[in-house]
Amino acid sequence: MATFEGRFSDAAGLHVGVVVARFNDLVTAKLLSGCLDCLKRHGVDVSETSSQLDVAWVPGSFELPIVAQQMARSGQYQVLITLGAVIRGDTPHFDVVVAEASKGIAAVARDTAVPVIFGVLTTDTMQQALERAGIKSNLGWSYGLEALEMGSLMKALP
Ligand code: INI
Repeated sequence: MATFEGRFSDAAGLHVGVVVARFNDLVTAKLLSGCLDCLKRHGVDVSETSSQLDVAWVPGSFELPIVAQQMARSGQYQVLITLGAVIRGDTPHFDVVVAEASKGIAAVARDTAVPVIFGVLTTDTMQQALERAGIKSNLGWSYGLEALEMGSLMKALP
């Protein structure tokens, strides 16, 4: 029997792509900074000149899948992270944006075998989103950890 597990100390050689939505960037910029802080503290070079990290900005969460797809298909990234914030109070088409983002992101991972971390907050209010993006805790940090784990696990698998 083999047991496979991702490690958090396996950052060497990892190339991470992050796709971030500008919509609600008060929230998404905080998610990004939490995520980069986590990657940095686990050994990923997140400097401006880094060859281990690329960040792409899209207008909103609806656009996350298409850009994640292009990055995944490039073959240059071992793991991708998508960051967005969809807030119910802001839009009657909350359900549409969330459904398309989640289904699209899942499809990219399945179709390309590049793990794509789903870092899209879905909340009723801006207050709830901010609480998850730094006021109480920063889920961006968790998304960074999950990316490290999945990048390492995919490398370990036969
Ligand atoms: N995009 C978000 O990421 N969050 C939202 O809360 C949101 N709202 O409220 O509408 C949102 N809409 C924009 C959407 O993602 C697309 O960018 C837009 O429809 C253009 O395709």
